[in-house]
Amino acid sequence: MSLTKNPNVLKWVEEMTALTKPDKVVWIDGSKEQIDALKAEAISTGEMIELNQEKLPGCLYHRTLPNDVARVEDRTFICCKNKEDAGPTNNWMDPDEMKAMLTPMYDGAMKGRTMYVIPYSMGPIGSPLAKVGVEVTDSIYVVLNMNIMTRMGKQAFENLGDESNDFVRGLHSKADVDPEKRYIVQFPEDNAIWSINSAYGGNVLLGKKCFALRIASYQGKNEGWMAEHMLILGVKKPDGEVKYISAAFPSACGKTNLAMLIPPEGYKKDGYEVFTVGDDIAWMKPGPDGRLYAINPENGFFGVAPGTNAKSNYNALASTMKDTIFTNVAINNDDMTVWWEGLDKNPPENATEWKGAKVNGKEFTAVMGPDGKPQKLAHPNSRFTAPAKNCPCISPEFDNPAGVPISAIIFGGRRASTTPLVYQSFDWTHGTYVGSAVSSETTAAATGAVGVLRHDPMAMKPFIGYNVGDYWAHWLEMGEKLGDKAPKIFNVNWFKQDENGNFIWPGFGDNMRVLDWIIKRCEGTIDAEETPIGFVPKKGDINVEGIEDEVTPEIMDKLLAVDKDLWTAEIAEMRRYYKEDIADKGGKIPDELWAQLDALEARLNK
Ligand code: OXD
Ligand code: MN
Repeated sequence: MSLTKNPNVLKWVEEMTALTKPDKVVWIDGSKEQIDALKAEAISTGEMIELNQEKLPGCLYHRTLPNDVARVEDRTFICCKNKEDAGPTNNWMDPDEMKAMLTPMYDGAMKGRTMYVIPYSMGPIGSPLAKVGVEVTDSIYVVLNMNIMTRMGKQAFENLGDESNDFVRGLHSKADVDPEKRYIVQFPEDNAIWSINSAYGGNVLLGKKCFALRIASYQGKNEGWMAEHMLILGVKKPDGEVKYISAAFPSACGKTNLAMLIPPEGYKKDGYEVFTVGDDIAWMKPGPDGRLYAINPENGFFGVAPGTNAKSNYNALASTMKDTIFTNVAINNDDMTVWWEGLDKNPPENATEWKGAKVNGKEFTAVMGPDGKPQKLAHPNSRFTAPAKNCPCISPEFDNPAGVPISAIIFGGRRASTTPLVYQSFDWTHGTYVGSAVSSETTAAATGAVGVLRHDPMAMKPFIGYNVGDYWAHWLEMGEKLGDKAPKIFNVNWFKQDENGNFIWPGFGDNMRVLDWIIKRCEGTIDAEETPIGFVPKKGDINVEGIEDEVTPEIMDKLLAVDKDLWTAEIAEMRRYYKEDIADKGGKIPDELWAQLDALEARLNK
């Protein structure tokens, strides 16, 4: 039975039904009974595996095909009428041509299957920043993940109302999970997403990257707000005030870890606390007082499992202890719990590795794989889907429809050299330049080579739903609108290395020491060193109490150094990038950003 009278929804669902020809259509109301029945069905068919219900209550396991383990950027398209509007960072095809190509693939794709109609809200129900989506899918795995990642069910239709046409239409079919016919397609001008032949999270949970970033960034440009690939955290200071910070890092640079940071002992003793509002996506809009307010449109965490442990991210691990879906990690068959590289040093002997083979985990991980590295029990991009409310440090403001006021925006990436531990931009326009220059060594979250430096402006390269030049112009416009209420913009680099390739900053909880400096800069209570690239901490201003042995004054000098030669090379690379990768390929770079590059060079050569 349909859950809404909204004729726009009903008509679209009818069309999708006629196209995909499912045996049955089930509307997802989000009730516990319905979810429990779907879990039971998925367990009975083997699509999901039930884990130890005493140790991991409500937790399920899922394995995707080995060819379907990450987002597929080369098969992801922005289909808008004019090619120039998609710009140089996106694959493009004419929307009519794309639909003509995909329609035969969807035709009858759900024969013998059930189509689930999932209404969901991105953002707290009733928030002026929230938006509604409807996803149809032939995958129970998608329904169960959307139940964790969004506010799913009837409530979303109540929010949409009986008339509105303002909802994002998401069509997903796993079809034959054929990698040669896999497409993830956004139609920003139609508020629509079509995804086919994948069953992996980032490609099929259409509320996440497809809607909350690609479509939403386009909506934000037209409607005067921002959809960003950013975590949101709150730092409670000893005086009780909470300062909110959002931060953008390319995939798998430790965003979830920073979002859930546990302050070092000294800070805890002084009364500092960190609260998580979001770990991946921020929607930000000027509020009634002119400041920038952010909500997390999601309701859960789709986090990378490997490397997560009680020390690296206690709060993330705790979040996964109930009602969580694990994808492509290893199973410990002795007690039906889960394991991944970096959880502990004790791989289970009686294991099932992520592709499904039963192995002795200790022996298996001692053998080198084809890449010359030890074989892995869990896929490097294996994931947990955990409810946000499980997180011990979830912010009391998590559900606040008004969002939280942002004081600072942080950019960062993995850079072995050049970029100091932290610096502050001179102003919003310079900060926009800094964001445009974000680059990082690639990781396993997307398919492709690992360890190559790639530009990833604002950590949004795979997610900007329109021309990157227009996106930068939109950033500049937002800065003008916010004026002196704009958040301050910083850049951090947790990944600086010494000559031997060792990381020289401890990272994790100790990143609090950098947040501390950032907050003091926002409050205007600490001075800084003015350098050609921006404001850098003065000697002694990053608190190293408790880590003096590790971060000696010499190491701190290295961490904060601004090396003229390296920055000269950086500027040359940025000129090449702006010209060859963006401008020559149809990206309309705002003059202000070219001027920033000139000004940076002039300061460096002064
Ligand atoms: C993610 C990503 O899954 O950025 O969050 O790849
Ligand atoms: Mn992400």
